[in-house]
Amino acid sequence: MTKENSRIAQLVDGISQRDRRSLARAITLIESTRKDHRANADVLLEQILPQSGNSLRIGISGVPGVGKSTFIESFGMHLISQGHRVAVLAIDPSSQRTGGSILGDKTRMEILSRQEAAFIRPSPAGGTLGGVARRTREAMLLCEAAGFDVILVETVGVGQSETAVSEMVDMFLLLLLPSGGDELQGIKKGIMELADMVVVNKSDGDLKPAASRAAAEYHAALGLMRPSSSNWKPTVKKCSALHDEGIADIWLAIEEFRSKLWASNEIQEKRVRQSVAWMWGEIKESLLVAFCDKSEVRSALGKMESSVMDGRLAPATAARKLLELFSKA
Ligand SMILES: Nc1nc2c(ncn2[C@@H]2O[C@H](COP(=O)(O)OP(=O)(O)OP(=O)(O)O)[C@@H](O)[C@H]2O)c(=O)[nH]1
Ligand SMILES: [Mg+2]
Repeated sequence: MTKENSRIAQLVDGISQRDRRSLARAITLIESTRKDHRANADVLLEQILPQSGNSLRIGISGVPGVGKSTFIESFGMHLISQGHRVAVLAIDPSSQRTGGSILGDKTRMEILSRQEAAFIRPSPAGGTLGGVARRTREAMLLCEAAGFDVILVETVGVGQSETAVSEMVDMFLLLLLPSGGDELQGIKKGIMELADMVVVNKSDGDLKPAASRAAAEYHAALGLMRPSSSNWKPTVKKCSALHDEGIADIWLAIEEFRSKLWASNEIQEKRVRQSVAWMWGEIKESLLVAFCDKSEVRSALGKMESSVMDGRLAPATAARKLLELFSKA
């Protein structure tokens, strides 16, 4: 056995024994962009794959300030009290800008992060949404192999990352603020459509009546949409993450979702579709990298692009010429 192989075997062993340090090191390995690391990461993933999949994967999204971190802390603690082991991952392609990440503010999940049954990992820094999503997906598999049976994938609800998250989870949960009307218009319709459950947070104190109104509005809005599942109608819940109210009820509803969709084979089928889509995503991304890496393509790219800009060359012709250069041996 080579040194590399025995190091991978050690990581696999550690993960099977639920050793957090092995898990953290394995995630660091899959996050690396070095070619040799990538090869090792592929070997590692192949070995842990049979141990993965035994979790409920939940995506959690919402605008900045809606209370995602507070919710995850409170929800995560509830899950742990029910005997679950919870891993929290994040997709945040903006983290390259800030240098931090949405899970960087660990202070807000201080209690959860101290639990033996919880594992919190910030978003990998840098890269495209596709790159960050790939690494988060792989981290999810590693967490499952390490015995975490609920995986929470957090993302800030400002753009495309919700779609990326919904493509890797079993259930998508959208946190909303207790204000209807204009707010409702502000939420992109496409994102509401991704939600299996809408949660109006901050339903406490003075905000309680507004939260109830908002919940009714969202309920009506969801009623107008065609449900994506024949076994589940998206529901609206209210909670106060800050005061730990409504959290247990949300978990009960999620368990109902799981048992219904599991019994009807829907989650299993969804995962199969997601895996195949993931494979094609990888192919596209890798092809593009290889394309841009090829020296013949690189040297012609600038000229072709300016010819297209000047209108001297049809875009399709430029693309075909470049692809010819790419496929030349
Ligand atoms: N009243 C009330 N305030 C809350 C509740 N949940 C969160 N907050 C407050 O709302 C603010 C934002 O909460 P966070 O949990 O940091 O929100 P977030 O969605 O993680 O925000 P970003 O990380 O910036 O995207 C904090 O001041 C929280 O204390 C709640 O249930 N009720
Ligand atoms: Mg946060």
